[in-house]
Amino acid sequence: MGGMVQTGRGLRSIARGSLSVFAVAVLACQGEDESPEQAMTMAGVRIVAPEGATEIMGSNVEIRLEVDGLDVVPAGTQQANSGHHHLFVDTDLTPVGSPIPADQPGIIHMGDASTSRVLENLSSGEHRIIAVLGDHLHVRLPVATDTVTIVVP
Ligand SMILES: [Cu+2]
Repeated sequence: MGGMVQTGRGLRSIARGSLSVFAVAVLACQGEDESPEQAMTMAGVRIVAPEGATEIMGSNVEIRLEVDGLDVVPAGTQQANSGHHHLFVDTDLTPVGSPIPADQPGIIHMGDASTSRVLENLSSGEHRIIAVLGDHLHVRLPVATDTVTIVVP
């Protein structure tokens, strides 16, 4: 049964990913003199697991992330169109262009360029997780974020 659920999720994730790539391709074809800045705003992060608004098993959950239009590199690596992941757990977003706080509870820097993270010992109830990309200096990038709400039993 667990295998069935995994397969279903995988297929849905692939479908979502294909749709996003298609949407980006369509948008990219609309303007021939599109600036790099505009292209940059279509890039961003997607939470591919877990599915939103569903009750998870237990108090731990693995958040899996994918990006469009950027490379995921370790913090401190200065490279065009790149950044690293951050997770905001029940915490409001840092504005675009501002440094993402380093030692605030509820903000996780994934400075090792990882693309998944297990959140442990979540309290019972609803939790909002926002995925956010930051640059080599942990400044929030002007790209799409993604939010998922999970329910811990
Ligand atoms: Cu960071």
